[in-house]
Amino acid sequence: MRTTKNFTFLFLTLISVTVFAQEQIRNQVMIDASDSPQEIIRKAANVKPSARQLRWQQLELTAFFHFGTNTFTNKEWGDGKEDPKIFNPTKLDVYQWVKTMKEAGFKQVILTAKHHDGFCLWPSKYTEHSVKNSHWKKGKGDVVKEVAAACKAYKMGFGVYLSPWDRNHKDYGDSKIYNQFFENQLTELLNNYGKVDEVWFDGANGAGPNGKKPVYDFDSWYKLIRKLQPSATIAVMGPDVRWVGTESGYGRATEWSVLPADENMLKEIANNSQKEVTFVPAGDKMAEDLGSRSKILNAKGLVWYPAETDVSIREGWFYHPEQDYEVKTPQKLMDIYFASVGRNGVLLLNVPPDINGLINENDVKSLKEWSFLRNELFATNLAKKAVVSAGNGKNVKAILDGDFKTYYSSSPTDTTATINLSYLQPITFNVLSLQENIAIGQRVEKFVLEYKDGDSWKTATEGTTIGYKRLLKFNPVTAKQIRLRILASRLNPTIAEFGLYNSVK
Ligand code: FUL
Repeated sequence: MRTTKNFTFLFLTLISVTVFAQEQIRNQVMIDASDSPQEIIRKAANVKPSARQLRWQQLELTAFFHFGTNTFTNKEWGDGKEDPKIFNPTKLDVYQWVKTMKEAGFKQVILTAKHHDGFCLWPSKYTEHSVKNSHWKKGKGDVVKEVAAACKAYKMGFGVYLSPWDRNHKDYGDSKIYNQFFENQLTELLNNYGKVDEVWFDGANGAGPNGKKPVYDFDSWYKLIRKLQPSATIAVMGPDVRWVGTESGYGRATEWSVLPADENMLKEIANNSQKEVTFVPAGDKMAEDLGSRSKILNAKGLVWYPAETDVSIREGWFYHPEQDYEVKTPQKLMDIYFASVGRNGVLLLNVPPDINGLINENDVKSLKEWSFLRNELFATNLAKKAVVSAGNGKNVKAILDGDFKTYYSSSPTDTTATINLSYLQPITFNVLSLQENIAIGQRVEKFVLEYKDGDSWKTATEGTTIGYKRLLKFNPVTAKQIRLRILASRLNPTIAEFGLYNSVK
């Protein structure tokens, strides 16, 4: 009996070690020189997000708060020479910031704890350029602490932006000194403010007083984050989340989350084999095509590296009073939503607080109306009224159950699928929402939504990738017979959720 128990224990331990190892390495894969094109495509379809990447993708809406001395100098980039005393947001109310975003449907916020000017919104021990030398709260305040507390109160994710470029630090050009200083500051942020859900490293940089650019020790920074805040995603100069390549709010119509890995990363994968990878794939993040078949067939390794689409609600990242009447309209925000969240990305929308320390009423109004429009548009999923069937595969009813974890999949050997919807009375719709179950990978390459007009099938809309979410708006269609055809997929396609909506505005 005892032996059996011990054996069972050993067996279960072995299984969990194996599963854990797989869990650790599943967001990347090596391509062998001998792999056939089919094998490479199969491997690509099996690369999956890590747990932290999956959590992050499901947030859909995250917010940026750009706030600091630039708010008071009316600049976009400070030079680090500003007097810390100018920072004095006398009516600062971070609960108003977080509440505004929460009510607009956002799930996480990221605060510019330090921008390129080096001014810290927390009283860092390692610099004098911070809130501790400001007039605000007689130098006793800590904006990072306040925002972290507000996020906790509103059950919102909390992230920090820490600019590697520091125009205030006298040794910025000296890699050794600066890297240590940066690590010290990062440690303060990761240790002193509770749970941190995202760490955002910016790519912008310049030379230091000695005329040199430091070589950032990203590797040590990533290791530190993994150690102190293991569930935090590292963006966008980081391994978990990729910059979409624009600051306009518009992602790619074809957006793959599985991309070729670079040489550094491959070495790391090989060295660590059973461990998680913490390298950023190199390459042009602004290119139109990052992950199509032609790209991945030439790759030596593949990695899950999803897109974050950042944009400001105003022209600038920081608050400028002259932009008070140029706040993006609810309709524009809706368009951005379709082109970011609706194109397999996460939207990172910047809403900059003003010199009083409040979000301006014009921004609040626009966010409220946009969220009202979204709620109204997505309130009634017309697909739920249909009788649904599928040409092959299993579990087609799952596409309407509102649960992302349950999903339809076509039969294992079929890379196409047809899902039929039929109604007794015609419905009118002009928005399609599709979701793949990305927890098991991204597969769909091409789809078309059709409706029956008399005896013939006509196209309502069509697209390429779906990924976590694809939203498409098109001319209104009225029909009783509707079908989604998946025309190409890297593996048998899955659909987790399917929605048809009628937007009247
Ligand atoms: C850029 C920065 O230079 C901008 O000031 C802003 O912070 C934006 C999000 O990233 O690289």
